[in-house]
This record gives sequence, structure tokens and C-alpha cells, in this order.
Amino acid sequence: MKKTWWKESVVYQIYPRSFNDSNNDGIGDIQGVVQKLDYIKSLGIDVIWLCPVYKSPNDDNGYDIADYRDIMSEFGTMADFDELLAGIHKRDMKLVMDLVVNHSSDEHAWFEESRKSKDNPYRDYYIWKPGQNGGPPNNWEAFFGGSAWQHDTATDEYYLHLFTTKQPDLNWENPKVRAEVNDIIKYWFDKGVDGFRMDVISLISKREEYADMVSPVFEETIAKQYANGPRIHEFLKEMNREVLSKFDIMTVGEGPGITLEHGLDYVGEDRDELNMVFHFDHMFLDMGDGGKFDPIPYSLVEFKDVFNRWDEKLNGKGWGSIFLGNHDFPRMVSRFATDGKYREEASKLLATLLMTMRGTPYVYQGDEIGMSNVAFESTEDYRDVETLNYFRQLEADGQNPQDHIHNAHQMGRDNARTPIQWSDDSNGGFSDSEPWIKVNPNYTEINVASQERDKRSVLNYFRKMIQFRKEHPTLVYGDYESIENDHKQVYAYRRWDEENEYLVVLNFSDQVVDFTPIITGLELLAYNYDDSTEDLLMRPWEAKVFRVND
Ligand code: ISL
Ligand code: CA
Repeated sequence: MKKTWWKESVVYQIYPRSFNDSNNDGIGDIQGVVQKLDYIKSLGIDVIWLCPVYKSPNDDNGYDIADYRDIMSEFGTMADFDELLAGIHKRDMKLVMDLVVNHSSDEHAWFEESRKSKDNPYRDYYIWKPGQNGGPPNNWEAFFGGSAWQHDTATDEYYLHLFTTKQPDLNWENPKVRAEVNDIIKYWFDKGVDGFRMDVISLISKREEYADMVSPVFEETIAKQYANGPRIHEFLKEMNREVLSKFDIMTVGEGPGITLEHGLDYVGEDRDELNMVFHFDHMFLDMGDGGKFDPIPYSLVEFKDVFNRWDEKLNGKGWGSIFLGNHDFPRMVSRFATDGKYREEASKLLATLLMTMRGTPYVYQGDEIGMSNVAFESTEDYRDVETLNYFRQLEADGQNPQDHIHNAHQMGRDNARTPIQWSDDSNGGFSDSEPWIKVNPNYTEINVASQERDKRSVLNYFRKMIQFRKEHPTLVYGDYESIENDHKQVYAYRRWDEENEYLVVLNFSDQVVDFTPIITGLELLAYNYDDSTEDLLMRPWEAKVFRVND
């Protein structure tokens, strides 16, 4: 595979609202990030992915953009942004922005024009349809509940919004919209930005027949009717040709519905589309037919299968991204491991996984200190529009949302959005004022300051493993093969090239497991307990990385 910087990078994702508040108004901001650049650099990070900081009324925390060339006033100014970018480059890191162009805010000037009249020049920037039989044009549902169509009185038509009513979908069939998007991308590249994470890029090409959804399972509707539309690859190739290919940047497309079947179409090295995608095969394992708030158990074997199948599919043809959490999902340690007695060991085990797989690792803010899910007592404490819509829906169905709060505890997006726990000062050192969302009460126990002082902390283990990946390039480019696939507690895999071979063994359980693979000549290089031995009697949540000598 071609060698390039973004394959060798470790990415750190920042959700600015929850990262660090510099002016004590309770909301994280750009200067807050500037203040922590040395911290991020100290982790060994190469690339920062910054979630949206553009002007936005914040119906969906910045994923509803009102001006793609301006900064959200709560976060600061364009001068703050320029300072941030310069500070990142000065430290020899790169900055990737979020590109949210499946939809804009309904407060974007384009939409304000578009809704005025049927012959407005911006009408076709969005997707408008007349109603049917006194209702919406079809039965499509929005990701966050309710109809995906909103009636607008000015012209007595409906507009499509796959997310909230304040996130109207852009009409990519219109070449003017595509040209606008290319101009936006170019604007940020000209400023020196190093790439884009592309929000729900899998959804931009619509199936023009707008046929009714047929499956009661939303995930199927996404895959068959919303995602991977007929012109998606034409649109991405055009974007690549017009702008992306002219800069030394990285791209990672996000998308529900990007399954194994479609992955390579987006990232194949011969495709000239995107560098990487975030697929959700492992992120949807614990979701039942009712979706996110209908969680179901899953097994380690299924989890391993996802990674195995994707690695095999991309092998030699395209590059993967390795992530276990982001701002849309629960905390990785609570979800894929355990946040009980073995929380620290488990966090370190997941760090070992992230840094030893093939593909670019993405670290979500706070995971480097082992932050865990939060269980707010009251529905009032929740802020995320998806979770609030869920509560509203329950109420509309005659139920008491409080009786279902455990689903928000387990699956809600706010789990990942509580403020970063910098210290055991009030509000976790995030802000002197009351934060926009409550701090996880465990901040007195889990915080950056105390972990800085402890050389055995999760934080220092993350640093060590990031360094470890860089010292062993075989872990970046080498082959991957999982062994003993049917083992229910242990995830073990080999990474190798002509010169080196490694074996990674991860005990995903609370039990001691006697794991005896057929491999000999093992030399222990890294491990997550304070001391360790070459044997494979794996303690709970123990992780070991060996060199295999022949
Ligand atoms: O969390 C999800 C559904 O329960 C995901 O499917 C998520 O909605 C999907 O991955 C899209 O996420 C992205 O686009 C959304 C935004 O709310 C998310 O924060 C963003 O990451 C709409 O812009
Ligand atoms: Ca602030």
C-alpha cells in the first residue's frame, strides 16, 4: 500500500462545546482548545479533528450550519480560529474540520431564500415536494424521530430533513449546490486546513423516486433507501477532481449505510473519492430492531468479526479508520469493555486495540483518561436533541420518559458530551461557571490532573501506546490476521511484514483466561498491568503485545 502521512497519523477528536471553556460562560470554545494544544501534543497526536465550529443556532450542536464561512459566536471569532490553526501547525500537527453538507441549518441564507417562493433562485437548493392526501409526500422518518418532511406555509409544500426540522437536506442534484460545496471546501483549504471529516456523506444522493419506506427496521431503511444513492460516487469523484485532489489533505467520510458491500467504493485507492470512511458495523451491534434506544446484547465474537471482515475487504485496496467512540455514541469503555472494577485496565486494553490495528486510529476526547458513561437522574439533565426527541416520543405515546431513562444512560449521545474532566476542581476544571451540560460526578476520581501525576494512569498508558505504534511501523502497514476467532473472551491477532511479527492478546473479560495459542518465541513488549510475564494466563482485561521471534 502507498505510504502517506494520514495512514501513519493518530487522530484526536475534539467536541469543542465540551472540551475546555476559556471565558467561563459554561461553554467550551476555540480559545479553550488553544490553551490545551500542548496537552494534545503531549499525547503524541498528529491530527486534530474538530467537530463543527461554524455559525449555527445549535439545534444539533453545530451540525446545523447557518454560515459555512463564519465561526459560532459562542466559540469565538475567525481570529481565534486562525490562532488555533497556527498553533496546531506550529506544533507540527494538522487540523481536520467537519464538513456538514448533507443539510444546512434552516437559518442558512440559502434556506431563508428557498422557502420564500417556488420561483426563488434558491428554491432548488433544497428538496421541496407537494403533500399527498393531506399529509407529507411519503412515509420517510427522520433519524431523530417523526416524519422526515416538514410542511412550510409560505408555499404550501414540504421540505425534506433526514435529521431535525432545523436541518433541511440540500439538493445535490442541483449543480449549483455542488459548486457551492466545492467553494466552501476550497475556502478552508486556502486557509491551510488539512482535511475534512464529512458528515453523513453517504446520504447526499437521494433516490429520486422517493418511494415509501417498507421495512419497519430503520437500519434497513437507511441502508436500502437513504444511503448510497445512485449518484453518490459521481458526486464524490467530482468533488475529488475539482478540489480534494489539488491539496495534500485527508478525508474521512462518515456514514450510516456504508456497509462492507459499499466500503471500497468510497475508499478504494483507484477510486479517487475519499481516503477513509467511518462505518458503523461495530457501533450498531448493540442496537435492536427499535434502534439505538432498544439495546440488545452482543458477543465478542461478533465484534471481532466486524474488524476481521473489514480488514480483509480493505486489505491492499483501501485504508480503514479504527474508532470505538465519538460524540454520537456511549463512552467506549462503558460500551465495549467495562466501567466497573476494571475500568482502568479495560481503558488501557482498548487503547492497546486502537494502537495496534491496521487503519488510522481515532481517539475521542476524554477516552485517553478512561472517561465513562454518565447516568443523569433526571430527564431534565439531558441536552442532546436525539435523546430529547426520544423522551418526547415516549410522552406522546402515553408513557413516562423517566421510566425509560436507563436507555439514555446506556445509549444516549450525552454520555460522550459531558465536559472533559481536567481536574478535581469544581466542574472538573472545565469552567468556573455552571457548564451547559452537567459534569460526570466521577470527575473527582477520573481527571487529567491526577493522571498526570500517576505514571501508571490510563493517560500515561495512552501516551505510551501511541509512541509504541510510532516505534513499530509494522503496526501501521503490516498485515493483520486474527487468531482463534471463536474464542469468546480473548481477541488475539498477528501483525507482520517481512521484518517483524507481533502478537496482540486482549482479554475482554472479568475472568482469568488461560489462552494458549500455537505461537512460540514470544517476547513481551507492552502490557497494561503494572508488571507482567511472557505467559498467556491472562488476567481480567489484561492486554499484552509480543514480538514473535522465529
Ligand atoms: O447517532 C446516530 C443515530 O442514533 C447516528 O446514526 C448518527 O446520527 C449518524 O451517524 C449521523 O451523525 C452525524 O450527523 C448528524 C449529527 O447529529 C451527528 O452528531 C453527526 O455525527 C446530523 O448532522
Ligand atoms: Ca466559553
